[in-house]
Amino acid sequence: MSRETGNLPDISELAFGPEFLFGAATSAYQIEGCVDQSTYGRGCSIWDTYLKDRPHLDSGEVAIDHYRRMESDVALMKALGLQSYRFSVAWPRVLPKGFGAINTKGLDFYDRLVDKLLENDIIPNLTLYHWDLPQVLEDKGGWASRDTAYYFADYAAVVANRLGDRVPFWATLNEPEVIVAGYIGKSLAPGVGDYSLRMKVIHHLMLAHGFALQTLRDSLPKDAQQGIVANLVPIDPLTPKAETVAQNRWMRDYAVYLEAILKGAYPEVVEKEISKSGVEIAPGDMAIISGHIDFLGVNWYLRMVVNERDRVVDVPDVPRTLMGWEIRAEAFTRTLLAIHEEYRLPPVYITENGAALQDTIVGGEIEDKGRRKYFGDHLRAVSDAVKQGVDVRGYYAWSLFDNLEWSLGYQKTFGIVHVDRKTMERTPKLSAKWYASLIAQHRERL
Ligand code: IFM
Repeated sequence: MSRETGNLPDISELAFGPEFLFGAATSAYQIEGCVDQSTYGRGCSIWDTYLKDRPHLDSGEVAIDHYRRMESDVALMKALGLQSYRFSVAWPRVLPKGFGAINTKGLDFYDRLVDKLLENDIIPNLTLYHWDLPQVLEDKGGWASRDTAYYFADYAAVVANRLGDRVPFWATLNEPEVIVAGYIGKSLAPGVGDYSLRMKVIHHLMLAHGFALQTLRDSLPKDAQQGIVANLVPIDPLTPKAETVAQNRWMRDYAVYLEAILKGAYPEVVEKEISKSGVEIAPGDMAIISGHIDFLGVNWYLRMVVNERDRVVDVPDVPRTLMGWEIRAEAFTRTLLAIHEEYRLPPVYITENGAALQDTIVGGEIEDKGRRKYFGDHLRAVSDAVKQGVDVRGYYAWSLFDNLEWSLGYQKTFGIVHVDRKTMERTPKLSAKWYASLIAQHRERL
């Protein structure tokens, strides 16, 4: 059981070996800006459309202007001592229509980013898809269409051919569950709001992952590591009577991806839904989907509680983030242990973990003591899982910068580095300074 304490852990308390990587993560749409096609050659993504259609929401047009500030941003990573940086490539920046003609400027940008990282001894960890589907592909059916999976594999080949010689970590998709949410709900792009599309979208995402694994395997050097990033939200029952409901919900919404990828089959709980959905599961699909992965990326934020009627219940009097998410580090340890036992996991990287919290500025310092404590408690939780046998090899703080929290805009600040919205000035918060000192201790032991 992990303890939630006021004390910050020392590196000697954490069960991480010398090879363990400490990093921070971002995603393209949340930070890059520079979306304009005539200047940057980038095509329109579903997030450009979604936010343009809803002018009351914050826009991603500028984001935190990382596209133009990349070099100084990498210098900041270096100053913090990050060992690795997880970023995503924007599909419409590389292939404005999603297929066909390459935008050389876009591919050059990621090429320069990778070179800059390596020059600064920062290991690049690349995600191919963090939600920014080219709009042209959405217009052809998006993830509800099987063709998108084939287009994705072609896109993976383009990126791998250019960056494959220098990037050791490749993830196909970030958080398939949230991509699905954009089709069944309306609060994320493309905002379709049709629950009956769920299994189609899931299957096409899983296929896209599987096809891309094959493409990457052919294009990348033998020692490149390939995987996928899943967000895991354990579902606890409010009462013993809600146990089956909670288990089914976990299986249906979160474990469904692990079952497909690591066991090669969809779970029983979605069988009826599959037959009603009209999705085509062709012979051989499940073998493609369950192709070997070298790592599983786990994004961790919260647990949920449900009642017997499968309604999410807010447990009172517990600490929560600005997202309303419960802070509960012990659930992180037990989730890692549970999936380790169930799925005989490949090596795990914690590819995102962090908290949106209100920051206080005291004498020019951004005193995010709450976030610092959050990281301390969650690193202990990961360490507890490692002590009990889970092979966790790295941890990425979400996020390196305050950035665009999708439809919730710039107010939900997750960054360890504050970004002034007017001047775009970057200021490391207390949590960043603490994280930097932890990494420095870790490096001293190398
Ligand atoms: O900001 C997101 C990120 O894009 C994906 N994982 C969860 C984060 C916080 O909501």
